[in-house]
This record gives sequence, C-alpha cells and structure tokens, in this order.
Amino acid sequence: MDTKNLGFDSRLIHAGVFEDQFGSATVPIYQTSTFKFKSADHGAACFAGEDDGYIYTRINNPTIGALEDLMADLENGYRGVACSSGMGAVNTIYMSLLGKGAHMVSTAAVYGPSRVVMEKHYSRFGVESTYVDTCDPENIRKAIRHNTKLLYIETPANPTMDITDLEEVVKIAREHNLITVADNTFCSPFLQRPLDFGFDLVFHSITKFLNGHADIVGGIIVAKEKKIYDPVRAMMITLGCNMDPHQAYMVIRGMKTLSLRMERSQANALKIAEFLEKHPKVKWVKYPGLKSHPQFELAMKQMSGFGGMISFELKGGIEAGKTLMNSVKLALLAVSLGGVETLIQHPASMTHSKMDKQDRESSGITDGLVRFSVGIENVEDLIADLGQGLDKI
Ligand code: LCS
Repeated sequence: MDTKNLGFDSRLIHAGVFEDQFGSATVPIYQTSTFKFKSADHGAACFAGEDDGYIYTRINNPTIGALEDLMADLENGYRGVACSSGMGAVNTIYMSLLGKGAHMVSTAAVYGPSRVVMEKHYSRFGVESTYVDTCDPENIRKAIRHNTKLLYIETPANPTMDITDLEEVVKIAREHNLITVADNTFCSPFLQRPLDFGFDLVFHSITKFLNGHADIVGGIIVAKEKKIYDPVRAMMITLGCNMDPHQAYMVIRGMKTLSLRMERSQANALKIAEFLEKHPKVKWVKYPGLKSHPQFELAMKQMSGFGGMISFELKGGIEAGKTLMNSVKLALLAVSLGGVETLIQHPASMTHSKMDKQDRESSGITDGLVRFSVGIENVEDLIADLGQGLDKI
C-alpha cells in the first residue's frame, strides 16, 4: 500500500502488509528455510540480484521483509534489516562499518553489552573506540581522531536517561565526513526519528517497545540510503544473525498497538516520576518529561513525547534500592523493558554489571541507580505498589 499520505498510526496498521493469494488481512508466516526457483536461470538471476525473488530465509523472506518494510516506512528510511536480537543489530553495524585501525566515538552510558563487546572484543581486531558524555557535543568534537569513522549515539541512554542532541551530532559528522548511528530503542519511531535529523542508520532492540509484549527477542536496523544499506544487509546475511519468520510475525502483530501502548506508558511514567520526585525517600529522579531533567528543553525539541523509562536513586543508596526491588509486587523484578508489564531492575548488578566499574560510575550509572520500565497497568496501582515498597525502607 502507498502510505505516503497516511499518518503514523495508519502506517502502523498498513505499512509492509502485502496482498497474498487468499486476501489474508494479516501478513502470513512463511515458515520455510528455502524457496523453489522457477528454473535454473531464475535461481541464477536471484543470486545475481537481477530478480528480487526469494532465495533462503537467512537472505530474505516475505514475513521478515514485511517487518523490514514497516520499519523503513515508520523511520522514513530506505530499507530495513531485521536481526535475531538487538545485539545482532549492534554487531552487524560494528562489523560492516568498522575495521582494523578504524575509530568510533560513542555515548559513554550506552546499553552495557554494546560497549563491552567493543572494548573487550573489537579491540582484539584493532578497532579503536572512545566513550564520552555525548550530552555535550564538544566532547564528541574533542574525541574525533584522523581515523574516526563512526559516531554511535544512544538517546535517551540506557539507563541514565541522558539525552544527546541529534542535530548537533549530524553537524559534527558532516564537518568530518563520519557515519552516524542512533540506538532508538528507548523511543521507538513513535517518539523520535533520527533519520529525519540526517542520521545514516537507526536501530532498535525490537524486543522492547516495538514488540511490546515481552515474548520475543529481536533487532532491526534502518538505513537512510542504499549505499549504507547494502553493506549492512550483506553483513547481517554473512553473520547469520537473521530474524526468524515467526519472530517477525509476532513483532508485526505487537507493533499494531505501538501508539496506544506508548501513549499509556508515557502518561503513567510522568505521573510516577512526579510521585517519586516528591517522595521524601527519593534522592533524585531522571525522566525527560520532568522540568528537573537537565535536558528537558532538548527532549521537547527532538522527541514528540517523553517515553516510559525512569531512573532514580533512593536516599538510602543501593541497600534501600534492594529493599524496594524485593518489596514491589506489581512491578516485576526483571531486566528488559518496553513491555506492557512494569519492570524494575538494578543496572549496576544486572544489565551493566560487565562494564568496568570506574567506566560505569563515570558514565553516571551509580551503584544506587534503579531503573523502572513503566507498563500500561492502572497508574494508581503502580503508584500504590511503589508507595508500599518505599514504606518498607
Ligand atoms: N540497545 C538497547 C538500548 C538496549 O536496551 C538493549 C537491550 C539492546 C540494545 C540489545 O538488545 P537485545 O539483544 O537484548 O534485543 N537492553 C536490555 C536491558 O536494558 N535489559 O535487558 C536487555
């Protein structure tokens, strides 16, 4: 369907959906590993790229393709590359764009494993990296070297909720001829579209808000242009971190309600952030929708809402945080985020535990930081649950 003149919510329902021979209203699951060629010449033409017929599910598949088309549409990009996980997407990007002697500048407080894999493993193959506080674009400028190729931004960052100015990053990249990548997991295209600011690539852990139901793991990359899409797609195929057709079907199904879920999640999050900010046992709260967030104005400028993620620290530090995590009954004590169910977790001992302690602390991921992923339950119930947990401290 031509979605050019449709609004975001209509595109969520109709983009990527193709007509099949039976008139199926939803995208069918093509649970096959391989596809029959019409002839030997047809097979050869598919491999040569002269025919866009399906070949093999690691390379292309109609169900996975429907999700890739949907995401490219929502992010205003050229085409999408679906991956087996968000980390599959991260590694596909690193592997396709960096090599021996190349250098990357990245947000310091990224999702822990995105940084750990670079510093521990890509360094073994001669890839260099510098992690800086990208809230101040000057830090990015100062970190650029003669061999810098990539600027890798996560905004809002997991779990500090720090925000990076997308427009400024693109300006710097253009001055130095660098490729720009944004991890848009915390926002989803409902709240922020980095390609519209001039980024070259955007990606997501699709496990989170996009799928929204805590029942699959997946990732997706969307490229702004063909010249960057082609090497990224080729790398995903070679690495073999493709999505599975059933996984793609689940994500397409979950994404139909993205706007509805995001609206409720962020409405709940604002009320919870306000409740926490006023609570006497809370030291600080970081939520982009609070005027106390140091980059509230920037969030207003580049995001169309403030999302469902909150970080906070209790006055009693980590011991108080543990009491809270052990006391809440409605919020699940679990990692991951962006599902319909509210989750609470402790980044220093869980999602970011493999990071060097000094790097973790200097990135703002303190021992006492607790992260809250706000679901779509009744907000009164969530506040009551937090309240009884805070009373136990
Ligand atoms: N990028 C961000 C911002 C993430 O939050 C995650 C996962 C990833 C990439 C990797 O995606 P995955 O391979 O897990 O699909 N974040 C997690 C978290 O905060 N808790 O558990 C996983």
